[in-house]
Amino acid sequence: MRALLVTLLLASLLVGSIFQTSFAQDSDNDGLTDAQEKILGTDPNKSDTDGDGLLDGEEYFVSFTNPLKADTDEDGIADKQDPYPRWVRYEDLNGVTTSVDRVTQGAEGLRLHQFVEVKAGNVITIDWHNFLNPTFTLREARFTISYDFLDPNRQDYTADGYYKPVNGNQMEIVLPSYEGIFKATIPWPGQAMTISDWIYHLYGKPLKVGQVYEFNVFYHELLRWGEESFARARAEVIGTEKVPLETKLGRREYTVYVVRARLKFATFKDPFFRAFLGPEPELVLKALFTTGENSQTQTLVRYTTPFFRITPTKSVGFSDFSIAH
Ligand SMILES: [Ca+2]
Ligand SMILES: [Ca+2]
Ligand SMILES: [Ca+2]
Ligand SMILES: [Ca+2]
Repeated sequence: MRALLVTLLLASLLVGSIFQTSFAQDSDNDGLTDAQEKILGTDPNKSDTDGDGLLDGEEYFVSFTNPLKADTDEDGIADKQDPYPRWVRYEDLNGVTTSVDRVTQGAEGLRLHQFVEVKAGNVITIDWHNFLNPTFTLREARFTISYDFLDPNRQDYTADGYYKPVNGNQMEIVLPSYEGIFKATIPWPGQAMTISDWIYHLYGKPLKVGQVYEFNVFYHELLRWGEESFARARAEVIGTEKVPLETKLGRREYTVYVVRARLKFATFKDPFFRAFLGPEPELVLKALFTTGENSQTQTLVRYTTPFFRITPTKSVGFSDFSIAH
């Protein structure tokens, strides 16, 4: 009887240790267990699989870079040295829109490349390059818009457009659409970003609770309607909170800075927008950045962007993007 008990005890210890080996052991001490490394394809016996100076676990959980690629965003600067090392895919929680965002530092300055795909029956893709000042304000934008219509009677469409601030106080706009090309020169208030990029104005800045940022945003579609296309934005870091994030390694909780931005527009002339947004139109947006240890590791994990749908019906909606990790 005693022998049997000892055997059982030994067996249970053995099972326990096997359990521990497969689920909790981190052989190379890089912050990822051996089992997690198997899922990600990293080397369980090498703490820095791609040799870029960042540990595998640090890349996956903290800097959101690829632990299998020394230069995640392929800009020629290795992850550890790169102030903007990652490209990130965001998914709209409504399941309609995806966006792949990359920030790179090149000879011409900062560039934000966003590739947005909207699948709402029809497929609209927007391949967008923003050239930015060091403060992340717009220097110039070039973009290609493609419409792939489901309706066989409607011609698909691809064309290029641009925004170009000139002389510091004017901006040239060429905006193609299947209805024709819209061209305009409008007053440029400076310190401005496009409405879908508002969040990037905060991107390179070390955030702190209580900090306030004021800038301008504009939305080109409003121009065609004869509305004032600029809004005054006031973004404030209102606190921190914990948010869950779905990752390949399961759900993980992150401490994030919560940013709330208010976009204040001039009163709309159009009756729909006036009725929808009131006499003092204001939109409230939200963004979450990981707190990180320094500005390099603050990652945008979730943000809201408004859109004014012009066709086929007027509406105002929001895209709520979450990082796909
Ligand atoms: Ca490991
Ligand atoms: Ca490893
Ligand atoms: Ca690495
Ligand atoms: Ca890089």
